[in-house]
Amino acid sequence: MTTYFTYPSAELQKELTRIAQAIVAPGKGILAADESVSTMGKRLKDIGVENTEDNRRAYRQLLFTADPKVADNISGVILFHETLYQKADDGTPFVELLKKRGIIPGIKVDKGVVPLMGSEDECTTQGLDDLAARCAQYKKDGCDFAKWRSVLKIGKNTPSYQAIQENATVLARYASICQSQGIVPIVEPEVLPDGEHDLERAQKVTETVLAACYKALNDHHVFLEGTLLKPNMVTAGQSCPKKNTPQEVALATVTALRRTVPAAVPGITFLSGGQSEEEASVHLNAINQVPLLKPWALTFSYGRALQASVLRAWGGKKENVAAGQNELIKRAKANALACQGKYEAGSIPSYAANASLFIASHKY
Ligand code: 5MM
Repeated sequence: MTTYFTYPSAELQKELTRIAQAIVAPGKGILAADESVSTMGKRLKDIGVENTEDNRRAYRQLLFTADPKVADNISGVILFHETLYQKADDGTPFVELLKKRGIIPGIKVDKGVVPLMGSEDECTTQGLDDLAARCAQYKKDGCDFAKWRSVLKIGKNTPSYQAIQENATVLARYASICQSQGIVPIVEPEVLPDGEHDLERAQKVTETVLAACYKALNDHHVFLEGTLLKPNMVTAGQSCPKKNTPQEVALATVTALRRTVPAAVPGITFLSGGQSEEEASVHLNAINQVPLLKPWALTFSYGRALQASVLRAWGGKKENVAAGQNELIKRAKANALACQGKYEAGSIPSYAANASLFIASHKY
């Protein structure tokens, strides 16, 4: 077996490292606003708003014109292709609005999930074919990082070897293509929370999936210092009768990460995975308080857990834009405290703080 390969040039390594470290700077995390058209449609339907291009634009404008102090807590925003090329009412491109605030634009580059034939309803993620060209264009258009989500399911016989290996390889190939174009890849192997399984099983599956991912990333010569990981927290299945404390969730999560994620990775930016806004903040806080060596920044890259209150406070009405922005600022602050282990449960109340955001089999 040959082990010959070359690392990226010193200049590219420096650029990738700089971006990755800026995203996980202390007290900062990511707003995942990369809902595809159909997912955004579901969010808008929940608040009685029609899923038109202009309503999607109006909502993203609300997010990106919030008080610039939001940038104290949000380092990067993940965009959907359509949003990257949209503009505010005054003609300013969204990407410029973000950059002016010191927020790094990122882009979702996967093209959604497709079934794996012969599996028990498992899937892989598509979008590799033209990825290098798309990344080159996105870099020119202002994006410094990207996201690709793979989905793994816990069942009696799943995740299967087929699904684990396939998704690990695809994530590694995606990461290597992004880096070749100067884009920091966020590697997101999400183990879904659906099921009756307990915390121990969720931990073991997460460890197995992450171990496969890092083997594949190594096989593909991915420069780890220029990557970020976006994993699920380790929680028992949504239908598990036993409820765990935030401390139990935190210890299981940190243990799984310590066993599988190399110290060269600068940061881990968790997805919220259907937890309520408050749960996602409390769990992140407990994770940062685990008294074990944690060689990476541990922060957030939340979609639902940063936006549920915003959407409800806004309700599609112009007169509620400021109220929606205020909710974003509050959740961003709560999570910024949590990623430093300084969040006090319940101290930042918000519109939908305790509402469940769970969506069964959250594929796409
Ligand atoms: C924001 O939602 C993202 C895009 O979803 P679709 O492609 O399904 O439209 C999603 O990938 C998200 O970034 C991650 O799942 C994390 O979001 P949550 O809501 O779990 O924090």
